[in-house]
Amino acid sequence: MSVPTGGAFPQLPPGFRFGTSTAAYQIEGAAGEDGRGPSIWDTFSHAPGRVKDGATGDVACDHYHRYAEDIALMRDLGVGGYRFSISWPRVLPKGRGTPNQQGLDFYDRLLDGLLEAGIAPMVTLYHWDLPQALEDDGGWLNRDTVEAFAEYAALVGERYADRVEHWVPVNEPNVATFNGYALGQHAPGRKLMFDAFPVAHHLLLGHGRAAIELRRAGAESVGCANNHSPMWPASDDPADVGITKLFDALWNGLFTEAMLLGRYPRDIMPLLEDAIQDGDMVTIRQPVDFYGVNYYNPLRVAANLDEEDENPFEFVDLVGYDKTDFGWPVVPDSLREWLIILRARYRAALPPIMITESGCSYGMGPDADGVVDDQPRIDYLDSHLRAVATAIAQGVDVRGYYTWSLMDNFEWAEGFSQRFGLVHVDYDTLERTPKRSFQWFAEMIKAQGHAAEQATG
Ligand code: GBH
Repeated sequence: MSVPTGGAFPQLPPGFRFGTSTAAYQIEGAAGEDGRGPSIWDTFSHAPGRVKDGATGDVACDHYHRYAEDIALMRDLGVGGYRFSISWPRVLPKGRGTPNQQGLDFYDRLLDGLLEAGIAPMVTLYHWDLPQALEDDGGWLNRDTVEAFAEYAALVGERYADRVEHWVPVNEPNVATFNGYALGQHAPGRKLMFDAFPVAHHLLLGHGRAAIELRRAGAESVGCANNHSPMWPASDDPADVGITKLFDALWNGLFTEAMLLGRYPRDIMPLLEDAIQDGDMVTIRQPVDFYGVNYYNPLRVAANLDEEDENPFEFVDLVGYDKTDFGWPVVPDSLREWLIILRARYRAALPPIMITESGCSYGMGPDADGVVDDQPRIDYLDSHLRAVATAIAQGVDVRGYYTWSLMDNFEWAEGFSQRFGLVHVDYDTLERTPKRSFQWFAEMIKAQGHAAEQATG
Protein backbone atom coordinates (compact mmCIF):
# COMPACT_ATOMS: atom_id res chain seq x y z
CA MET A 1 0.00 0.00 0.00
CA SER A 2 1.33 3.44 -0.88
CA VAL A 3 2.09 5.73 2.00
CA PRO A 4 2.12 9.42 1.19
CA THR A 5 4.98 10.90 3.19
CA GLY A 6 8.23 9.44 4.33
CA GLY A 7 7.55 5.78 3.68
CA ALA A 8 6.89 4.95 7.33
CA PHE A 9 3.72 5.29 9.33
CA PRO A 10 3.34 8.14 11.80
CA GLN A 11 4.68 7.05 15.16
CA LEU A 12 2.92 7.96 18.37
CA PRO A 13 4.20 7.27 21.89
CA PRO A 14 3.67 3.89 23.58
CA GLY A 15 0.18 3.63 25.03
CA PHE A 16 -1.25 6.24 22.65
CA ARG A 17 -4.93 5.43 22.10
CA PHE A 18 -6.31 5.06 18.57
CA GLY A 19 -10.06 5.09 18.16
CA THR A 20 -13.03 5.99 16.02
CA SER A 21 -15.90 8.32 16.81
CA THR A 22 -19.65 8.40 16.00
CA ALA A 23 -22.87 9.92 17.36
CA ALA A 24 -26.29 8.35 18.00
CA TYR A 25 -28.51 10.34 15.64
CA GLN A 26 -25.97 10.04 12.84
CA ILE A 27 -25.80 6.23 12.83
CA GLU A 28 -28.47 4.48 14.92
CA GLY A 29 -31.68 4.82 12.93
CA ALA A 30 -34.55 2.89 14.58
CA ALA A 31 -35.95 6.32 15.37
CA GLY A 32 -39.44 5.09 16.16
CA GLU A 33 -38.53 1.74 17.67
CA ASP A 34 -38.53 0.17 21.10
CA GLY A 35 -39.93 3.19 22.89
CA ARG A 36 -37.49 5.89 21.74
CA GLY A 37 -38.95 9.38 22.03
CA PRO A 38 -38.51 12.12 19.41
CA SER A 39 -35.56 14.50 19.53
CA ILE A 40 -35.11 17.95 18.05
CA TRP A 41 -33.23 16.33 15.15
CA ASP A 42 -36.26 14.17 14.26
CA THR A 43 -38.39 17.31 14.19
CA PHE A 44 -35.80 19.34 12.29
CA SER A 45 -34.96 16.72 9.67
CA HIS A 46 -38.65 16.07 8.99
CA ALA A 47 -39.39 19.77 8.49
CA PRO A 48 -39.20 20.63 4.79
CA GLY A 49 -36.11 22.40 3.52
CA ARG A 50 -33.93 21.99 6.60
CA VAL A 51 -31.71 19.07 5.56
CA LYS A 52 -30.25 18.48 2.12
CA ASP A 53 -32.38 16.19 -0.08
CA GLY A 54 -34.90 15.81 2.75
CA ALA A 55 -32.66 13.25 4.46
CA THR A 56 -33.50 12.09 7.99
CA GLY A 57 -31.92 9.84 10.60
CA ASP A 58 -34.94 7.50 10.63
CA VAL A 59 -32.77 4.64 9.36
CA ALA A 60 -29.30 6.20 8.98
CA CYS A 61 -26.77 3.32 9.17
CA ASP A 62 -29.23 1.10 11.07
CA HIS A 63 -26.53 0.70 13.69
CA TYR A 64 -29.23 -0.01 16.30
CA HIS A 65 -29.74 -3.38 14.61
CA ARG A 66 -26.26 -3.85 13.13
CA TYR A 67 -24.10 -2.87 16.10
CA ALA A 68 -22.58 -6.36 16.33
CA GLU A 69 -21.32 -6.11 12.74
CA ASP A 70 -19.95 -2.64 13.48
CA ILE A 71 -18.09 -3.90 16.55
CA ALA A 72 -16.62 -6.71 14.43
CA LEU A 73 -15.39 -4.10 11.94
CA MET A 74 -13.68 -2.21 14.75
CA ARG A 75 -12.07 -5.38 15.98
CA ASP A 76 -10.62 -5.86 12.47
CA LEU A 77 -9.48 -2.24 12.49
CA GLY A 78 -7.58 -2.90 15.69
CA VAL A 79 -8.65 0.25 17.53
CA GLY A 80 -8.37 0.32 21.31
CA GLY A 81 -11.19 2.82 21.76
CA TYR A 82 -14.60 3.76 20.40
CA ARG A 83 -16.39 7.02 21.09
CA PHE A 84 -20.18 6.94 20.63
CA SER A 85 -23.10 8.85 22.09
CA ILE A 86 -26.16 7.72 23.99
CA SER A 87 -29.43 8.94 22.54
CA TRP A 88 -31.03 10.83 25.43
CA PRO A 89 -34.60 10.28 24.08
CA ARG A 90 -33.92 6.56 23.63
CA VAL A 91 -33.31 6.14 27.36
CA LEU A 92 -35.62 8.96 28.54
CA PRO A 93 -38.29 9.43 25.86
CA LYS A 94 -39.56 12.66 27.42
CA GLY A 95 -36.14 13.82 28.61
CA ARG A 96 -36.92 13.11 32.26
CA GLY A 97 -39.10 10.77 34.28
CA THR A 98 -39.57 7.08 33.52
CA PRO A 99 -36.64 5.48 31.72
CA ASN A 100 -37.17 3.28 28.68
CA GLN A 101 -35.80 -0.16 29.59
CA GLN A 102 -35.41 -1.28 25.97
CA GLY A 103 -33.28 1.76 25.28
CA LEU A 104 -31.11 1.13 28.33
CA ASP A 105 -30.76 -2.53 27.27
CA PHE A 106 -29.42 -1.52 23.86
CA TYR A 107 -26.47 0.33 25.39
CA ASP A 108 -25.84 -2.64 27.71
CA ARG A 109 -25.50 -4.87 24.63
CA LEU A 110 -23.29 -2.34 22.86
CA LEU A 111 -20.98 -1.83 25.86
CA ASP A 112 -20.70 -5.55 26.55
CA GLY A 113 -19.93 -6.25 22.89
CA LEU A 114 -17.21 -3.60 22.83
CA LEU A 115 -15.57 -4.91 25.98
CA GLU A 116 -15.66 -8.46 24.60
CA ALA A 117 -13.86 -7.15 21.51
CA GLY A 118 -11.23 -5.46 23.68
CA ILE A 119 -12.41 -1.95 22.78
CA ALA A 120 -12.66 0.67 25.54
CA PRO A 121 -15.83 2.80 25.34
CA MET A 122 -15.79 6.60 25.44
CA VAL A 123 -19.38 7.74 25.92
CA THR A 124 -20.87 11.13 25.01
CA LEU A 125 -24.13 12.01 26.76
CA TYR A 126 -25.25 14.83 24.53
CA HIS A 127 -24.42 14.88 20.84
CA TRP A 128 -27.19 17.34 19.91
CA ASP A 129 -30.29 15.10 20.08
CA LEU A 130 -32.26 16.95 22.76
CA PRO A 131 -35.58 15.24 23.62
CA GLN A 132 -38.27 17.22 21.82
CA ALA A 133 -40.35 17.38 25.02
CA LEU A 134 -37.60 19.50 26.60
CA GLU A 135 -37.35 21.75 23.55
CA ASP A 136 -41.09 22.31 23.84
CA ASP A 137 -40.34 23.87 27.23
CA GLY A 138 -37.62 26.14 25.84
CA GLY A 139 -34.77 23.67 25.30
CA TRP A 140 -31.33 24.89 26.30
CA LEU A 141 -32.64 28.44 26.68
CA ASN A 142 -34.50 27.16 29.74
CA ARG A 143 -32.34 26.61 32.80
CA ASP A 144 -34.56 23.67 33.87
CA THR A 145 -33.03 21.64 31.03
CA VAL A 146 -29.80 21.58 33.04
CA GLU A 147 -31.50 19.66 35.86
CA ALA A 148 -33.09 17.21 33.42
CA PHE A 149 -29.61 16.65 31.97
CA ALA A 150 -28.17 16.01 35.42
CA GLU A 151 -30.89 13.39 36.09
CA TYR A 152 -30.08 11.72 32.77
CA ALA A 153 -26.37 11.73 33.64
CA ALA A 154 -27.09 10.08 37.00
CA LEU A 155 -29.23 7.42 35.31
CA VAL A 156 -26.67 6.38 32.71
CA GLY A 157 -23.75 6.86 35.11
CA GLU A 158 -25.24 4.43 37.60
CA ARG A 159 -26.08 1.93 34.90
CA TYR A 160 -22.85 1.99 32.85
CA ALA A 161 -19.99 3.52 34.87
CA ASP A 162 -18.45 0.09 35.50
CA ARG A 163 -17.91 -0.40 31.75
CA VAL A 164 -17.06 3.07 30.39
CA GLU A 165 -13.45 4.24 30.21
CA HIS A 166 -14.07 7.91 29.41
CA TRP A 167 -17.13 10.16 29.57
CA VAL A 168 -17.92 13.30 27.58
CA PRO A 169 -20.97 15.15 28.89
CA VAL A 170 -21.53 17.55 25.96
CA ASN A 171 -20.21 17.38 22.40
CA GLU A 172 -19.17 20.75 20.97
CA PRO A 173 -21.24 23.18 23.06
CA ASN A 174 -20.10 25.95 20.70
CA VAL A 175 -21.65 24.30 17.65
CA ALA A 176 -24.82 23.46 19.61
CA THR A 177 -25.12 27.11 20.66
CA PHE A 178 -24.19 28.89 17.46
CA ASN A 179 -25.38 26.51 14.74
CA GLY A 180 -28.47 25.39 16.68
CA TYR A 181 -29.71 28.50 18.44
CA ALA A 182 -27.91 31.54 16.96
CA LEU A 183 -27.73 30.77 13.22
CA GLY A 184 -30.35 28.04 12.90
CA GLN A 185 -28.60 25.68 10.44
CA HIS A 186 -28.91 22.87 13.01
CA ALA A 187 -31.79 21.78 15.24
CA PRO A 188 -33.71 23.36 16.82
CA GLY A 189 -33.22 25.85 13.98
CA ARG A 190 -33.51 29.03 15.99
CA LYS A 191 -31.94 32.25 14.73
CA LEU A 192 -31.45 34.21 17.92
CA MET A 193 -28.03 35.61 17.02
CA PHE A 194 -26.57 37.29 20.12
CA ASP A 195 -29.63 36.35 22.20
CA ALA A 196 -28.49 32.72 22.05
CA PHE A 197 -25.84 33.18 24.75
CA PRO A 198 -27.88 31.78 27.66
CA VAL A 199 -27.72 28.49 25.74
CA ALA A 200 -23.93 28.50 26.03
CA HIS A 201 -24.16 29.07 29.78
CA HIS A 202 -26.76 26.33 30.26
CA LEU A 203 -24.78 23.81 28.20
CA LEU A 204 -21.73 24.58 30.32
CA LEU A 205 -23.75 24.20 33.51
CA GLY A 206 -25.01 20.90 32.09
CA HIS A 207 -21.40 19.83 31.54
CA GLY A 208 -20.57 20.62 35.17
CA ARG A 209 -23.69 19.07 36.68
CA ALA A 210 -23.28 15.93 34.58
CA ALA A 211 -19.61 15.62 35.60
CA ILE A 212 -20.67 15.75 39.26
CA GLU A 213 -23.38 13.10 38.77
CA LEU A 214 -21.13 10.82 36.73
CA ARG A 215 -18.39 10.91 39.36
CA ARG A 216 -20.90 10.28 42.11
CA ALA A 217 -21.93 7.18 40.13
CA GLY A 218 -18.34 5.93 39.95
CA ALA A 219 -17.05 7.39 36.68
CA GLU A 220 -13.28 7.57 36.72
CA SER A 221 -12.55 9.76 33.73
CA VAL A 222 -14.74 12.69 32.70
CA GLY A 223 -13.62 15.13 30.01
CA CYS A 224 -15.11 17.13 27.18
CA ALA A 225 -15.13 17.34 23.37
CA ASN A 226 -14.79 20.95 22.31
CA ASN A 227 -14.60 22.00 18.67
CA HIS A 228 -11.65 24.24 17.92
CA SER A 229 -10.34 26.13 14.92
CA PRO A 230 -7.27 28.33 14.89
CA MET A 231 -8.45 31.77 13.74
CA TRP A 232 -6.42 33.54 11.13
CA PRO A 233 -7.21 37.21 10.34
CA ALA A 234 -7.91 37.77 6.65
CA SER A 235 -5.50 40.73 6.58
CA ASP A 236 -3.50 42.92 8.96
CA ASP A 237 -6.20 45.57 8.77
CA PRO A 238 -7.12 46.32 12.41
CA ALA A 239 -10.80 45.64 11.62
CA ASP A 240 -9.96 42.08 10.57
CA VAL A 241 -7.49 41.53 13.40
CA GLY A 242 -9.93 42.83 16.00
CA ILE A 243 -12.93 40.87 14.78
CA THR A 244 -10.80 37.72 14.57
CA LYS A 245 -9.90 38.13 18.25
CA LEU A 246 -13.56 38.49 19.10
CA PHE A 247 -14.56 35.43 17.13
CA ASP A 248 -11.71 33.46 18.70
CA ALA A 249 -13.05 34.44 22.15
CA LEU A 250 -16.56 33.31 21.20
CA TRP A 251 -15.68 30.08 19.40
CA ASN A 252 -12.51 28.88 21.11
CA GLY A 253 -12.30 30.84 24.35
CA LEU A 254 -15.67 30.96 26.05
CA PHE A 255 -16.24 27.26 26.68
CA THR A 256 -12.64 26.36 27.47
CA GLU A 257 -12.11 29.26 29.85
CA ALA A 258 -15.33 28.46 31.68
CA MET A 259 -14.50 24.74 32.00
CA LEU A 260 -10.83 25.09 32.93
CA LEU A 261 -10.67 28.46 34.70
CA GLY A 262 -14.24 29.04 35.88
CA ARG A 263 -14.70 32.38 34.14
CA TYR A 264 -15.73 33.89 30.82
CA PRO A 265 -13.49 36.01 28.59
CA ARG A 266 -13.94 39.60 29.75
CA ASP A 267 -14.93 40.89 26.27
CA ILE A 268 -17.98 38.70 26.12
CA MET A 269 -19.13 38.83 29.74
CA PRO A 270 -21.92 41.30 28.86
CA LEU A 271 -23.52 38.65 26.64
CA LEU A 272 -23.61 36.08 29.43
CA GLU A 273 -23.91 37.82 32.76
CA ASP A 274 -27.72 37.83 32.95
CA ALA A 275 -27.75 34.04 32.84
CA ILE A 276 -25.20 33.55 35.63
CA GLN A 277 -26.37 32.73 39.15
CA ASP A 278 -24.34 32.36 42.34
CA GLY A 279 -22.17 29.27 42.30
CA ASP A 280 -22.55 28.58 38.58
CA MET A 281 -18.93 29.17 37.63
CA VAL A 282 -17.78 26.76 40.35
CA THR A 283 -20.20 24.13 39.03
CA ILE A 284 -18.90 24.61 35.50
CA ARG A 285 -15.27 24.34 36.53
CA GLN A 286 -15.33 20.69 37.52
CA PRO A 287 -11.99 18.94 37.33
CA VAL A 288 -11.68 17.37 33.88
CA ASP A 289 -9.53 14.27 33.47
CA PHE A 290 -8.86 14.93 29.80
CA TYR A 291 -9.43 17.79 27.42
CA GLY A 292 -11.07 16.56 24.21
CA VAL A 293 -10.39 18.47 20.99
CA ASN A 294 -12.56 18.05 17.90
CA TYR A 295 -10.46 19.49 15.10
CA TYR A 296 -11.29 19.94 11.42
CA ASN A 297 -9.71 23.10 9.99
CA PRO A 298 -8.55 26.67 10.64
CA LEU A 299 -10.75 29.65 9.78
CA ARG A 300 -9.83 32.89 8.05
CA VAL A 301 -11.91 35.70 9.53
CA ALA A 302 -12.71 39.18 8.23
CA ALA A 303 -14.85 42.03 9.53
CA ASN A 304 -18.22 42.15 7.81
CA LEU A 305 -18.56 45.83 6.93
CA ASP A 306 -22.15 45.46 5.73
CA GLU A 307 -23.96 47.04 8.65
CA GLU A 308 -27.38 45.88 7.47
CA ASP A 309 -26.18 42.36 8.31
CA GLU A 310 -26.40 41.52 12.01
CA ASN A 311 -23.48 39.11 11.73
CA PRO A 312 -20.20 41.03 12.19
CA PHE A 313 -18.06 38.07 11.04
CA GLU A 314 -17.18 37.03 7.55
CA PHE A 315 -15.33 33.83 6.67
CA VAL A 316 -12.87 34.04 3.86
CA ASP A 317 -11.75 31.17 1.65
CA LEU A 318 -8.34 29.72 2.50
CA VAL A 319 -6.79 29.85 -0.92
CA GLY A 320 -3.82 27.66 -1.68
CA TYR A 321 -4.91 24.60 0.31
CA ASP A 322 -6.48 21.33 -0.80
CA LYS A 323 -10.15 21.11 0.12
CA THR A 324 -12.22 18.14 1.23
CA ASP A 325 -15.51 17.43 -0.56
CA PHE A 326 -17.14 19.63 2.08
CA GLY A 327 -14.88 22.49 0.93
CA TRP A 328 -12.98 22.50 4.22
CA PRO A 329 -9.27 23.28 3.81
CA VAL A 330 -6.78 20.56 4.68
CA VAL A 331 -4.19 22.19 6.97
CA PRO A 332 -2.56 19.58 9.18
CA ASP A 333 -0.09 22.00 10.74
CA SER A 334 -2.99 24.01 12.10
CA LEU A 335 -3.87 21.04 14.35
CA ARG A 336 -0.34 21.29 15.78
CA GLU A 337 -0.79 25.05 16.01
CA TRP A 338 -4.01 24.64 18.00
CA LEU A 339 -2.46 22.14 20.44
CA ILE A 340 0.44 24.52 21.06
CA ILE A 341 -1.99 27.42 21.62
CA LEU A 342 -4.06 25.40 24.11
CA ARG A 343 -1.02 24.55 26.17
CA ALA A 344 0.24 28.13 26.11
CA ARG A 345 -3.14 29.54 27.13
CA TYR A 346 -4.15 27.12 29.88
CA ARG A 347 -0.80 25.80 31.17
CA ALA A 348 -1.23 23.97 34.46
CA ALA A 349 -5.04 24.10 34.15
CA LEU A 350 -4.91 21.94 31.01
CA PRO A 351 -5.24 18.18 31.58
CA PRO A 352 -3.94 15.60 29.06
CA ILE A 353 -5.48 16.11 25.62
CA MET A 354 -7.41 13.60 23.55
CA ILE A 355 -8.25 14.29 19.93
CA THR A 356 -11.90 13.27 20.23
CA GLU A 357 -12.65 13.92 16.52
CA SER A 358 -10.56 14.54 13.43
CA GLY A 359 -11.42 13.52 9.92
CA CYS A 360 -12.52 14.52 6.45
CA SER A 361 -15.28 14.12 3.91
CA TYR A 362 -14.55 12.48 0.57
CA GLY A 363 -17.39 11.02 -1.44
CA MET A 364 -15.88 8.14 -3.38
CA GLY A 365 -17.73 4.82 -3.38
CA PRO A 366 -16.77 1.32 -4.53
CA ASP A 367 -15.16 1.02 -7.99
CA ALA A 368 -15.85 -1.81 -10.45
CA ASP A 369 -13.78 -4.16 -8.28
CA GLY A 370 -15.62 -3.11 -5.13
CA VAL A 371 -12.62 -1.18 -3.81
CA VAL A 372 -13.17 2.25 -2.23
CA ASP A 373 -9.94 4.04 -3.09
CA ASP A 374 -9.93 7.09 -0.79
CA GLN A 375 -6.27 8.08 -0.94
CA PRO A 376 -7.04 11.70 0.11
CA ARG A 377 -8.38 10.39 3.42
CA ILE A 378 -5.20 8.35 3.92
CA ASP A 379 -3.18 11.51 3.27
CA TYR A 380 -5.39 13.41 5.73
CA LEU A 381 -4.97 10.85 8.50
CA ASP A 382 -1.27 10.45 7.88
CA SER A 383 -0.54 14.18 7.93
CA HIS A 384 -2.78 14.92 10.93
CA LEU A 385 -1.28 12.10 12.99
CA ARG A 386 2.17 13.46 12.12
CA ALA A 387 1.01 16.90 13.29
CA VAL A 388 -0.02 15.34 16.60
CA ALA A 389 3.32 13.55 16.88
CA THR A 390 5.11 16.86 16.29
CA ALA A 391 3.02 18.62 18.94
CA ILE A 392 3.91 15.84 21.39
CA ALA A 393 7.59 16.24 20.52
CA GLN A 394 7.13 19.95 21.26
CA GLY A 395 5.85 19.17 24.73
CA VAL A 396 2.06 18.89 24.42
CA ASP A 397 0.57 15.94 26.30
CA VAL A 398 -1.74 14.24 23.77
CA ARG A 399 -2.94 10.74 24.67
CA GLY A 400 -5.22 9.65 21.86
CA TYR A 401 -6.75 10.23 18.42
CA TYR A 402 -10.33 9.17 17.67
CA THR A 403 -10.98 9.66 13.99
CA TRP A 404 -14.31 10.94 12.73
CA SER A 405 -15.76 8.61 11.68
CA LEU A 406 -15.99 4.85 11.82
CA MET A 407 -18.46 4.87 8.93
CA ASP A 408 -20.26 7.19 6.56
CA ASN A 409 -23.31 8.60 8.32
CA PHE A 410 -26.00 11.27 8.55
CA GLU A 411 -24.00 14.48 8.30
CA TRP A 412 -26.53 16.83 9.94
CA ALA A 413 -27.74 19.58 7.57
CA GLU A 414 -25.83 17.91 4.71
CA GLY A 415 -27.79 14.67 5.06
CA PHE A 416 -25.99 11.71 3.48
CA SER A 417 -24.11 13.83 0.95
CA GLN A 418 -20.85 14.07 2.93
CA ARG A 419 -18.97 10.85 3.72
CA PHE A 420 -16.52 10.90 6.64
CA GLY A 421 -16.18 7.14 7.20
CA LEU A 422 -13.33 4.65 7.14
CA VAL A 423 -16.17 2.31 6.17
CA HIS A 424 -18.41 3.03 3.19
CA VAL A 425 -22.14 2.62 3.76
CA ASP A 426 -24.52 1.88 0.88
CA TYR A 427 -27.69 3.62 2.06
CA ASP A 428 -29.93 1.39 -0.08
CA THR A 429 -28.62 -1.96 1.12
CA LEU A 430 -26.90 -0.72 4.31
CA GLU A 431 -23.95 -2.82 3.26
CA ARG A 432 -20.63 -1.82 4.88
CA THR A 433 -17.43 -1.80 2.82
CA PRO A 434 -14.12 -0.93 4.51
CA LYS A 435 -12.30 1.67 2.43
CA ARG A 436 -8.57 1.71 1.67
CA SER A 437 -8.21 4.24 4.51
CA PHE A 438 -9.55 1.53 6.84
CA GLN A 439 -6.74 -0.83 5.77
CA TRP A 440 -4.24 2.00 6.14
CA PHE A 441 -5.49 2.88 9.64
CA ALA A 442 -5.27 -0.80 10.66
CA GLU A 443 -1.70 -1.09 9.33
CA MET A 444 -0.71 2.19 10.95
CA ILE A 445 -1.92 0.93 14.33
CA LYS A 446 -0.04 -2.36 13.87
CA ALA A 447 3.11 -0.48 12.85
CA GLN A 448 3.36 1.46 16.12
CA GLY A 449 6.71 0.90 17.75
CA HIS A 450 8.17 -0.58 14.57
CA ALA A 451 9.36 2.64 12.94
CA ALA A 452 13.04 1.87 13.17
CA GLU A 453 12.75 -1.56 11.56
CA GLN A 454 10.58 -0.21 8.75
CA ALA A 455 12.70 2.83 8.07
CA THR A 456 15.88 0.76 7.73
CA GLY A 457 14.10 -2.01 5.82
C1 GBH B 1 -18.43 17.73 14.22
O1 GBH B 1 -18.86 19.05 14.11
C2 GBH B 1 -19.53 16.94 14.86
O2 GBH B 1 -19.24 16.66 16.23
C3 GBH B 1 -19.88 15.69 14.13
O3 GBH B 1 -21.11 15.21 14.59
C4 GBH B 1 -19.88 15.95 12.64
O4 GBH B 1 -20.38 14.89 11.90
C5 GBH B 1 -18.46 16.24 12.23
O5 GBH B 1 -17.94 17.29 12.99
C6 GBH B 1 -18.31 16.61 10.76
O6 GBH B 1 -19.01 17.76 10.46
O7 GBH B 1 -16.23 27.28 7.83
O8 GBH B 1 -16.35 25.68 6.05
O9 GBH B 1 -14.26 26.03 7.17
C7 GBH B 1 -18.13 19.85 13.20
C8 GBH B 1 -18.21 21.30 13.45
C9 GBH B 1 -17.83 23.51 12.73
C10 GBH B 1 -16.56 21.80 11.70
C11 GBH B 1 -17.56 24.42 11.57
C12 GBH B 1 -16.25 22.72 10.53
C13 GBH B 1 -16.00 25.10 9.89
C14 GBH B 1 -16.15 24.71 8.45
N1 GBH B 1 -17.83 22.13 12.31
N2 GBH B 1 -16.31 24.10 10.91
S1 GBH B 1 -15.72 26.01 7.31
